[in-house]
Amino acid sequence: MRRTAMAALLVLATLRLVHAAAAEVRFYNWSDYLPAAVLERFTAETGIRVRYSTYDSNEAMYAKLKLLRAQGYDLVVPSTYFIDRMRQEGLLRPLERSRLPNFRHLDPRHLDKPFDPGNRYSVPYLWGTTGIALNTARYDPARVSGWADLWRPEFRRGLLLANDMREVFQIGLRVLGYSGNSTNPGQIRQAYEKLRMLMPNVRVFNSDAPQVLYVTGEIDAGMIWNGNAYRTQLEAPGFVYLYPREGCGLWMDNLAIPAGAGNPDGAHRLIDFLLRPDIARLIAETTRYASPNAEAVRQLPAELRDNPVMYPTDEILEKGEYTTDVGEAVTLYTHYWEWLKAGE
Ligand code: SPD
Repeated sequence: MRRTAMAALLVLATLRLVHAAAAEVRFYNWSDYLPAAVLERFTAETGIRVRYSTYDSNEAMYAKLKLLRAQGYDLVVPSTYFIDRMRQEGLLRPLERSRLPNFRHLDPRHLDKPFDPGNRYSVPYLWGTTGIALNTARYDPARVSGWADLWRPEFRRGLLLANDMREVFQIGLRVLGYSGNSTNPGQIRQAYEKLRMLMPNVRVFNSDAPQVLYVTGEIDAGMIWNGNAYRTQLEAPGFVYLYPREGCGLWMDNLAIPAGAGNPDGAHRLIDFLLRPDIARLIAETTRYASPNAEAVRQLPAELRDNPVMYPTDEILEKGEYTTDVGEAVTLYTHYWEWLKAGE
């Protein structure tokens, strides 16, 4: 009798645990990339809690997922080139499109790309550019038109670079006239040598909240993602965002479900919620990054939609280059990146 009661209690406790897990989505996103109000609304509307944590680079997110064998999180936001790599390595779970009715709001121009044909594994979240931030109170913008200018002596110990291996190497490669996605060992080596010469001008690597350093006046020039640039300008109007003459970096970050996610149902519900035009609009308005959601863009105030920092012109886009997966060459990049950051 006592044994039966114990067994019943155990079953009850297990059911409670299963229920609690199903009522929670573990969302691992880039830092400073989602207003808290969005998750509060999601929980209020669905009863599903969100355990939210953040990362500052694709590499950090990828390393953690590898370590956890694609478990531990229900939703992640890799950039294009990491979606490609992660889906090929079996780290992502195919999406169930029938559970994403709001997918229809996405602009077809951002869909069905080579990194994920047919969007089987990913849904675009936000996209943007990487350019140069410059405090015009300190530097003359007429003298800075490209990445190559960052090597000049007046920037000594003054620059901020993103803590982003591929983006930093893209600068070195583009300045040398190569593709930012080179897989040629000689070119990658030359980019490393070139970047070594830039290091005396670099004060800090930061991808978490670079605008804080710009706004507080600690940093007057450097690399920046356009949403951060826009928000810097709101608080420090002396800053300009420049599209380098060599071409800016282009990127897109995408919602995806890890292969070992414990709550794929909750993850699908959260993805669909984030695709709702009013929510996608709120995200774009707060982060000042471009939304791939056509309906949300239609709803944006013209002041944002027509702002070239947030939505670059076609000419800028044509000169820019999206980061793509470089396959095995990533080992070489990683090797030189470690040397660079160690000052070797
Ligand atoms: N604050 C998060 C901004 C994310 C920008 N996209 C990342 C691109 C990585 N190359």
